[in-house]
Amino acid sequence: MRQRTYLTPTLREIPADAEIKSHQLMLRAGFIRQTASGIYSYLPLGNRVLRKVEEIIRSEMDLAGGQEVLLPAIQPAELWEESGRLGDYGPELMRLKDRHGRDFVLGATHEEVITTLVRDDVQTYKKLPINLYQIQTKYRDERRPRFGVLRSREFIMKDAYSFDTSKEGLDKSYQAMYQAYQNIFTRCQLDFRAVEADSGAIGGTDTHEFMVLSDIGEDTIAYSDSSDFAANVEIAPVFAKHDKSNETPLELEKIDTPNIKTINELTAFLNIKADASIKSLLFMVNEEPALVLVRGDHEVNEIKVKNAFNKATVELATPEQTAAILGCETGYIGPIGIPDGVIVIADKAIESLVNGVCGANEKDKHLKNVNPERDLKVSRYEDLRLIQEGDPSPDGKGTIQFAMGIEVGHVFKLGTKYSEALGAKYLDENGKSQTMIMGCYGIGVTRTIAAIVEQNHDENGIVWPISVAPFDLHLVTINVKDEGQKQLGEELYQSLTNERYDVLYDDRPERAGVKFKDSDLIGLPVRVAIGKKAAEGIVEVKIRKTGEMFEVHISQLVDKLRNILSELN
Ligand code: 9G3
Repeated sequence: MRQRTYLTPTLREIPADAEIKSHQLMLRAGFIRQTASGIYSYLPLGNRVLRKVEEIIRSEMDLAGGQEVLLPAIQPAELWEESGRLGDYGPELMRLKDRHGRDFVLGATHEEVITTLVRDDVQTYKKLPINLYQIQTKYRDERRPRFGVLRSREFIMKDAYSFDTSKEGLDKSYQAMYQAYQNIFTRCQLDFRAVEADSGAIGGTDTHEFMVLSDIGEDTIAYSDSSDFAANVEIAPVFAKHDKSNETPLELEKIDTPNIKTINELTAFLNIKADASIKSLLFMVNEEPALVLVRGDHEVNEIKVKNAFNKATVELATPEQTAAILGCETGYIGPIGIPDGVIVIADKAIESLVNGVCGANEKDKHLKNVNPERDLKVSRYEDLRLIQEGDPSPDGKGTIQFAMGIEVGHVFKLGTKYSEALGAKYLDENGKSQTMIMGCYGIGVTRTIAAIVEQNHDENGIVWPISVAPFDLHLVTINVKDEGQKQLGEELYQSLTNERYDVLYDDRPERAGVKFKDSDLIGLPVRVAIGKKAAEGIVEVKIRKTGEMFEVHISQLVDKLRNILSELN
């Protein structure tokens, strides 16, 4: 492609509202432009990367037995009424009416569409299992779109849906997708981890998120420093052991703690360690009060609390509810002397506490020498806390570290949640009607591109991995007014294109400095510069990733490029 006519509008300045590197660089290098908040146009360079990533995804999905379809972005609202989800999503689900006033939604995801399609066209076990996927635009009206295409309101997703006749079948489909995702993100040359995750609202059991390690990631990953254990911190199980201290249990005693409300104030005031205190949080579980206890040096994990009450509606009590039920403000609540209707569940670490401190359910008062066995009515001890750095890894190997991650993929075992609701059934070998068992599998395609840039850039611009680069080579004629250079440039453009390289040819009448800055910004893997030594048939080859430069005679150029590019793969 000749840059003289190619739309590659690079920017010198960093756009003001672009906070992260990938957003800044994709704008400055002319890959995207914002059309509206959270809505982007992909310019030719950005579009070529998009196509390359999609090609990697498509090839792995096809290898894994996926059948590519294309589903409508505009979906009849009735489908979401039938699945019972229309009410689950507020303004994030974009809605519209057609000319007849009928209600539609813009596709945020496609469980309803694909399940009704399979329901109507697959009725026998002979056609199962089946895995259907699409690569398509999704719409989610994020309240705060940010970070460019990392969190946009319109984005491209690969979403796949598997339909099986048994749980074992689903496990196989899930494993095939899990492996395909490993291949896809490896081929995108990303540093990623597959982490155990929480299935959230859409239900189902097993689920994994594919996280690209990055400090600007919004998710925290808990991983072991000496095994491949990794989990979203939201659900990471805690297996820390707490042996009981051999202190003598003392008599319970109420103490004055004027205006002492937080754990930090309490530990400073009483000169005790946080692990000797009890943090009490009042939750409303289906409107019933439940007091949750964790040790003062731990944080309650609300997802685990929800799971402890098998996903009932669990909300932290308001200050008003707390005052009404426990008779004081949150800073002084505790598990002793509470109304019978309030059940108490505690994190496992509480069980081995000796002579602890907790709120006295009275303003400016706490209780000390609390010994759970003697003084508390804990209905069950559960794993209720957030895992922390330094905790032992749940698999018993090594210690937990934290890292931030960008979620680029998410795979779910859905079970019959949608096939039940929408009646996707099949006749089994005995002619008996059975409900299909589903899995669903998503990749954020446009988000993956931003994640690749986050992991592949330097102070001069993007450094594209060869597998997803918009072009293989950047051919730059430094002075197009010099006949010799111009001539050699044309020749090399032809010969390298004939060698089946994708070549971006900078034939613009710009100064050398501008050309080199743009070339580093756009970040193609290899640059071939034609300059003063053109007359001797010598060109300068530069590897973008390492900065290495070589002077090469054009007779050696193709061989040199071949082994450089094979090195970069
Ligand atoms: C909505 C809106 C936002 C949503 C959803 C629905 C997330 C929604 C979960 C999924 C699950 C899987 C298939 C591909 C992989 C992910 N945000 N989810 O269902 F209406 Cl506005 O999308 N779907």
